[in-house]
Amino acid sequence: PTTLSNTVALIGAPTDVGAGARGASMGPEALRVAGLAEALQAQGVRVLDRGNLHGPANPWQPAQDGYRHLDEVLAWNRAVHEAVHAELQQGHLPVLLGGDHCLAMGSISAVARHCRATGQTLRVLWLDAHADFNTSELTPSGNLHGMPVAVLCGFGPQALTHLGGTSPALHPSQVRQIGIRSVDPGEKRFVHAQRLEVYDMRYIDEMGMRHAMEQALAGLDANTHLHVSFDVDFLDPDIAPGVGTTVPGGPTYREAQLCMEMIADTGRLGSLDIVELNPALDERNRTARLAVDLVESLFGKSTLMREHQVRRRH
Ligand code: HAR
Ligand code: MN
Ligand code: MN
Ligand code: MN
Repeated sequence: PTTLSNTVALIGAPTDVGAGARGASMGPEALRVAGLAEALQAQGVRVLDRGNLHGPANPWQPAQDGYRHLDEVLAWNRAVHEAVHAELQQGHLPVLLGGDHCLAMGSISAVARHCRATGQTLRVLWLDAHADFNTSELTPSGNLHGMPVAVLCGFGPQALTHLGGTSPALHPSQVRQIGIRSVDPGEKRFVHAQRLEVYDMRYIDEMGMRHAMEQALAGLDANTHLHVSFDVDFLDPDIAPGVGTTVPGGPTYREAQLCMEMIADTGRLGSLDIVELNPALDERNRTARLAVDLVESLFGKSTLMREHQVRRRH
């Protein structure tokens, strides 16, 4: 099997409370319009669309004590946490449709709680242009979508770090970051201090996506739950303009496909976030359609059937 469960639950979280630009709140509907459910069904997956969660409006206020919209981010993430955890308990594979990337605090804390209870080992693949490892002291913006990895590792306000009951949800050694090319100065020092395993664009340029993914996926076994947190700004803006924070020099279409295909080949995918898609900045929904195309590969779509593929990996 390609994934841990053959039943996917789509959970929409239409908010941009953690972002620095408005519009990611329209992401869930854009992904549905682009045919996400149909694409998954074509891969043989049963799809349950749970509709959208509800939460507070975006008050669009300046930062207070280093955070913008902390109460609203907390409310949305509590809803996401409960929804994702409920699907995991039913044996389903939750797919969070963001929304901005602050929502990964709720989804991944739920996955971590589920893995603690079941004795599975959690590995998180963070596909992003950004490290999202800021704290209130380090952030240049106060935007909480720049902080979820730090919060999940126990660095942040108590209410957010304890979403799943115990903190930290993750140890930095459980995280692999791919595609990184924009890290703030203080954030960079903190990434080093916490020894995050980062396959940045320099690494991918020099070693290739194949080698980067081999390293990032090393050590998975039959007890591993793999969570993929797919920030759409991971992709090069030439192919994916519909995001709030474009950074030039990201993975090409082929590199992104290979990344997804190599994850599918592990057979360990157990949960997924698709975040930061911003339809207000897109061109006729092309970025949403690209995200759906890549998610098909993540769920096992390949050009040829496996038995007809040349064995390339050894
Ligand atoms: N590092 C910047 C900040 O913290 C920008 C973060 C942007 N984050 C996302 N998600 N778009 O990765 O403000
Ligand atoms: Mn992100
Ligand atoms: Mn990003
Ligand atoms: Mn493919």
